[in-house]
Amino acid sequence: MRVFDFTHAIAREPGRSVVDGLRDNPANTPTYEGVLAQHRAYIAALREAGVTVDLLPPLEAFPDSVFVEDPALTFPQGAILMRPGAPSRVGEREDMRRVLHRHFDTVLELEDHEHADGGDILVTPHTVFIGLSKRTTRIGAEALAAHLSTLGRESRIVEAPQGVLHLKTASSLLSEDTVLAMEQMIPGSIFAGFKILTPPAGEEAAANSLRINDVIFVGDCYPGTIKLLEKNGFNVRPLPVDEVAKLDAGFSCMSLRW
Ligand code: CIR
Repeated sequence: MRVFDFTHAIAREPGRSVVDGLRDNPANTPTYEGVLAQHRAYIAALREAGVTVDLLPPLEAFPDSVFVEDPALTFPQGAILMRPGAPSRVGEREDMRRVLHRHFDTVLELEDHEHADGGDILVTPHTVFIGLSKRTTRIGAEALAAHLSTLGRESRIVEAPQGVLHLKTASSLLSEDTVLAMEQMIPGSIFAGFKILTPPAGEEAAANSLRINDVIFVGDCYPGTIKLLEKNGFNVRPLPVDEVAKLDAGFSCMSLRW
């Protein structure tokens, strides 16, 4: 199953408050103009790849709301309203609920104490990996697994690696049987059965790439990874991401796709 064939996406323009977004290193402050420009390039690339994008207006009250991947999960069969693990992000659910009901007949929801971020969910052809992290709790992961089963998806709860925000900070799906993953994910890998490519030293953050139909979005600041993917026959679309990365974010987090 090609789980990276998409016709639709939801994205949200960054607000000016994006400069106050959560980040591990408080000194890493992006500019609004920088994030906006990189977001626009990303939306243009999604559209060029054949995806119809519902571009939502900014939510100034929620600095991280441009990262629409975290409060929801979308599949052709239906959507799941997640419950982000960061207290400042839980309120993003309200507007997202309304948006999901506009696009889907079936919308399942995580309850009060069930925390999970979309960034911890890696969809592969046979398994949806749910990463336990600072944002995704076991209770949240188990509730999510039950919802995924309702939507016909098998899932597996795994540990996201230490030191990264989300499971998908450290890994992404390149094809039905290939992943791009940080070196630290390889020992005792959850990806047994997959071919694993590893970004070269110094380009670890390139592991958050994004396959959209026949192209792979990769940061234009990662020449070694671009070369590696091209050598392996992938059609790479380099895009600017350094301002967005200051907020511990990458390509997958800026859209919901189905
Ligand atoms: C946060 O800490 O929630 C945001 N600054 C970054 C979210 C990145 N989300 C993602 O990769 N799915």
